[in-house]
Amino acid sequence: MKSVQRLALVAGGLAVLAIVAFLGLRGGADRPAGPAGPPAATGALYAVVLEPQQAMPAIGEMKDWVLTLRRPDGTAVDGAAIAIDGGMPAHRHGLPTRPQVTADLGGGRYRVEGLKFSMGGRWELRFDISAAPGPETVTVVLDM
Ligand SMILES: [Cu+2]
Repeated sequence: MKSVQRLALVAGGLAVLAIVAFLGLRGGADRPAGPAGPPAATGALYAVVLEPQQAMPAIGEMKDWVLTLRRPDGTAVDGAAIAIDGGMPAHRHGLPTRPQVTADLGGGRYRVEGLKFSMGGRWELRFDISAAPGPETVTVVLDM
């Protein structure tokens, strides 16, 4: 094999590797809270969707959120007691504030106040839900 041909082969191989690496990186960057929709999670008893009341808050901004609580079949769940906890597992710290459900808005919707994300990265919010279907903790993942 001529050295020019060998060089072309090596260059081709590197290009393929670069493309594979690029696609691999892209594939790894899954965003649960992106254009695909608001942060959401479904457990055995409940499906939870968390939406900012207005625009998505910036880092460090305290905004009200609306949590929608449904059975997995889509039936709205009213009258639930919901406690909120969470943090950043990768940083091993909890939430910077103590968010609470402050109002049952009806139709399975609840107002959440006091939620703040103090830095960018992946956050987990655990909702301890107690209602007629039973107790369950549903974890929502958010990328800020
Ligand atoms: Cu952190």
